[in-house]
Amino acid sequence: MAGIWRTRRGDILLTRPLVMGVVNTTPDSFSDGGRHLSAAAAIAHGRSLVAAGADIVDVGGESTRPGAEPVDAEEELRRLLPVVEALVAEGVLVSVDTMKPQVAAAGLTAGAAIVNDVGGLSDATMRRVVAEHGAGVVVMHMRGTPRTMQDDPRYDDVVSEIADFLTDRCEAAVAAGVDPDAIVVDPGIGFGKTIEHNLTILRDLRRLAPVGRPILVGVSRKKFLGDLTGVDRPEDRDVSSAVAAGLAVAAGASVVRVHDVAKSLEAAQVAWAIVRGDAAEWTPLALQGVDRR
Ligand code: HH2
Repeated sequence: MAGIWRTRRGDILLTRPLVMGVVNTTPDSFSDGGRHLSAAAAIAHGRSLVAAGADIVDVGGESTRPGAEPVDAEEELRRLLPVVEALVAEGVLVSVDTMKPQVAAAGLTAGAAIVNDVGGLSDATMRRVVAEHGAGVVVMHMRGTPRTMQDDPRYDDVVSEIADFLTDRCEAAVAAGVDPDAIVVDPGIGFGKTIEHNLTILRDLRRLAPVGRPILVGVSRKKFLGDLTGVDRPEDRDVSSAVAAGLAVAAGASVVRVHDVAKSLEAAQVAWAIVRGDAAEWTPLALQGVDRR
């Protein structure tokens, strides 16, 4: 692993994998919906993720689970902005999980470093917002929309189709003025994919290397893990989530997005030590360069 991730708050040196912890301020997220509805509860949860070792806290105000109803930008902002502001004020590196340019812009103005766009920068205004703010960005692959994505998804070669999609979206982003080093790509586990697609992507993650950007993987608590293990409740899937996160790291992921930071961090540390072939210490997150706030 090498390289950097250029964000609005400085360059992250990718000398080891990063752990991104999830805070959903939604009533309907699939694993933690309704748990952190008040800003105070969400902020406290964000703090606990940082205490557990999260490098980045990803704050979301709209569920993207299959079949989820969209919410408008005002409601999304009402949910997430106070949480972003409070965590930023405590020095936390924050990403905003949104598909809406208005929400991304407000989150960045409030001090967020990164936009996590499960819409894959399909929106030209979103590309411009990311470029203008000098934000880091996660460009994720999704087939359709959350409402439709699990309606019989089909691919001839799922990994190469995702690689082509991500390459196109990176080119569009750079054409809009986004710094190539600001981009991290994500195959979008569970977003318009069957269980076999998800397993193939995770097994063949290295085939995304030609896209030329670091890879983020989000497997945490997802349905395919429950399908494999018979564990019904998403919040009971943290062991399988940690195993899958560790394997993603071993397969080349630079960032893992997780709900239970402590378990997945341990898995990532062990996987990373095995892959590297040494037991060097897990270095603290290193930020370099200009703060673009
Ligand atoms: N998965 C979810 C949400 N955002 N972002 C990226 N980049 N990659 C992912 O795999 C990803 C994501 C779904 O998880 P969660 O946020 O827990 O659920 P919900 O969308 O229901 O809020």
